[in-house]
Amino acid sequence: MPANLPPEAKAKLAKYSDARSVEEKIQALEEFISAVPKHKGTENLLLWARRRLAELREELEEKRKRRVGGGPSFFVEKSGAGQAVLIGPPNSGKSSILAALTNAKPEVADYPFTTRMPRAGMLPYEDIQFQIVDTPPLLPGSGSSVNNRVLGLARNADAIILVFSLDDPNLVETIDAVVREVEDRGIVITRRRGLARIMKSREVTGVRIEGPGRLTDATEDDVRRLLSQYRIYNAIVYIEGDVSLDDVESAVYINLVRKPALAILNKADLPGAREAAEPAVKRLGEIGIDTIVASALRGDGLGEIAPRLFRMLDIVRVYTKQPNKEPDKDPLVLHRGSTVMDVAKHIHKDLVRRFKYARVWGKSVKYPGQRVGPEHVVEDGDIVEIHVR
Ligand SMILES: Nc1nc2c(ncn2[C@@H]2O[C@H](COP(=O)(O)OP(=O)(O)OP(=O)(O)O)[C@@H](O)[C@H]2O)c(=O)[nH]1
Ligand SMILES: [Mg+2]
Repeated sequence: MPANLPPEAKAKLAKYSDARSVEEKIQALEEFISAVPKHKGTENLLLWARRRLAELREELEEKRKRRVGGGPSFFVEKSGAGQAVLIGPPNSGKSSILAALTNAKPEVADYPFTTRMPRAGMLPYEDIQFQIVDTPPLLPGSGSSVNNRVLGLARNADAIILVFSLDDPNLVETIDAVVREVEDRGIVITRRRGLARIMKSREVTGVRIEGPGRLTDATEDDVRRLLSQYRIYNAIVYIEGDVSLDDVESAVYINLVRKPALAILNKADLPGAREAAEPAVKRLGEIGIDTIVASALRGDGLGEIAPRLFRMLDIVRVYTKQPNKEPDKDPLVLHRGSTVMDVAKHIHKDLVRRFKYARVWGKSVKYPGQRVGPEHVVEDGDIVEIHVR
C-alpha cells in the first residue's frame, strides 16, 4: 500500500538521509516520525523508522563506550575468501558448527544464550579459506539490541548461514520467523519477484534506471517524479525482477541488500530428525533457500558446507604468474565476471596503465597460453600472465 506521505514528512526523510552524524540522523528521524500520519499505508514505514531509530541509539551508545575506552566490539574484520555469518535461534548449534568446521574453540553448552559475542574461525576449502562467524542467538520479534547487532553483522557479511535444530517442535514456524526477521531489516535472502535499490551519487546527473529488472506500473519519468519529492535528483535506481513504484518508494528508506543464504538443519543424529527434516526442507525449498541436513556432533553434512559456500559466493580463483616462472601458489579471489584488467588492478595499480596484453591458461580460453585483451573474462582456476609496456 502506498504511503502517500505529506511533503513535510518527505522533507524530513530527505533531511535524515542527508544527515552525516549519528546525532543528526537521530534528530531527523524523530522529526520524521512525528510528521508521518498514522494509518494502514504508513505502518511499515513507521515500523522501519522506529527500528532504525533504535539501531541509531544503539550505535550512539557503542560510540560513547568506545570513546571512554574499551568495551568489546561486535564488529568482525573480514578475512579470507569470504565471510559467512551463522545465525539462528538459541541452542540450535551455531557454536558447535563453528567448532566442528574451524579451529576456533567457542563455548558450547546445553542451555540457551551461551554465546554473547561474535567469534570467527577459518574454514579451509581446497586452496582458500572462508571466514565463519558465530553469533549470539537471534530471537525473532523480540526487538532486542542483540538482534540488531547480529543483523548488523549479517548485513555486512558476504553470505548467511541460518542454523536450526531438528529437535525444535515448531521448526517450520521458527524458520519462517527467522527469515522474516532477517528480511524485515532489508536483508533479502529468499527468492523474490523484485528488488529495487537507490544509490545516490554526485557522480551521476539525473535519475538513471539500471539493472536486469522491469518497472511494472510506472514509467521512468514516474520514478523521477517520485524521487524528486524526496529531493533525490541524482541517483541510480537499480532494479531486479518485477518492480512497482511502491517498491521504489520503500527503497527510499529501506536500503535493501541481497545476500546468498544457506540453511543448516542441525542435530540430524537425534531420533526423529529425519521426520522433522522433511517439512522444513520443503519449506526452505519453497522460499528458495538451499538446505543441508547436518550434525555438528557426528559430522554428517559438514563437508558440504564449504563447496556450497564457494558456489554461493560466486567467486573465481585466479593464479597469477610472471613470464618464465611458475604460477603463484595462492590464488587471487575475485567476483565471477571479473576481467583480466581486474586481475591487473589487484596485483598493482601501475599495471593498469602499463597493460599490454595477457596470456591465459585455463577454462576461459580455447588453447593454453592464449593471448587476450583487458576485457577478457576469467574463470575459476585460470592462470594469468600479464605483459606490460
Ligand atoms: N545431538 C546433538 N546435539 C548438538 C548438536 N550440535 C549441538 N548440539 C548441542 O546443542 C547444545 C547447544 O549447542 P551450541 O553450539 O552451544 O548452540 P548455539 O546455537 O551456539 O547456542 P547459543 O549460543 O545459546 O545461541 C549443546 O548442548 C550442544 O552439545 C548436534 O549435531 N547433535
Ligand atoms: Mg553459541
